[in-house]
Amino acid sequence: MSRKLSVMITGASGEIGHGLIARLTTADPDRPVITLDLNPLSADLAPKVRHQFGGSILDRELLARIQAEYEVDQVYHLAALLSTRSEFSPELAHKVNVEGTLNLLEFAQRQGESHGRAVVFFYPSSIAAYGLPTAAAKAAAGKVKEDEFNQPTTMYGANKLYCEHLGRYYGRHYKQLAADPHAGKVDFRCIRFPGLISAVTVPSGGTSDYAPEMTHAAAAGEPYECFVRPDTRIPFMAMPDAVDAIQRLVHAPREKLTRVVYNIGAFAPTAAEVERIVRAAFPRAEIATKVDEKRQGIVDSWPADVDDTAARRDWGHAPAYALDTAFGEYLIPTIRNRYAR
Ligand code: AKB
Repeated sequence: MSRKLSVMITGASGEIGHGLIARLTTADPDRPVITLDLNPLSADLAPKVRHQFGGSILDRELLARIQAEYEVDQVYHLAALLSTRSEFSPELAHKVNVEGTLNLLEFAQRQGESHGRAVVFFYPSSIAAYGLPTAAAKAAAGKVKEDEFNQPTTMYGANKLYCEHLGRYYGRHYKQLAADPHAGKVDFRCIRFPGLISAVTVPSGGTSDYAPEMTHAAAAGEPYECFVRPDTRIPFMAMPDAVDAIQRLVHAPREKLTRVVYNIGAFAPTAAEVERIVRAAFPRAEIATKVDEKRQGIVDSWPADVDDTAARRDWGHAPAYALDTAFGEYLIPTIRNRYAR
């Protein structure tokens, strides 16, 4: 039992959680971090957190127990079913991605009401919240702004877009007809992430996975079949920049934030460009292309790049890695090390 203000991370054993736990516990080792995930944390991360709750974000009794045991003033709600997996189980995706988020927003609201200060609620949305109708529209759109093309074609994208609105509702309008004001207890902040590439974890169940999968397979000496056409282009970002962006947004003064949801970008290569860089680093890589037309359709509905002017202006989004340095200075050396062991 700890009444010290704590940080709570759901989906902590996933890709973003991995980098985030390391960053949070290094920056402030005295601040308790608690996690909620179906899967246990890896052995290197487990000692860094105060308590790992093993279970589901759909388990309201478990959330009530955490509520009773901890005072939480920051929630990073990372748990989700990604886009490809969600298309195979849309109802389950809705449960996890929407009902799970609702449970966590309620949890944050109760926490805020109980300790009397707003709970910062970080929510990772995605470029999947966009839906570009045709290849011509995608080419013509260039860098899309947050409020354009909000017509996702996937269950996951629809879930993300709706949860952005749910968060805005909890942050600004919660129980607006009640006699006592209830809003303002959840300080909802959201980033729409591009595809993320981490050197230490491999994603699963996403549709932007071709770039990280290709890179990790080449390093591991395994053949890889890329499921999108070589000319396919969407934005990507190196994981350390994603974690850095989360921290910048979470710590930004509230009065500086002109939006609830922010795009962030870094680089936007085609699949062929990623393959060229990977082959240059791993000349024996066996990479073939075998287009999966259905997954291709999903990636084609996502923008070629995003306009992140608001994030740069409001809270100083400034990715350290461009395409060449992301691979040359971060991904390739770290991945080499990982598979050399
Ligand atoms: C996915 O492919 O589902 C995710 C995403 C782009 O949000 N990586």
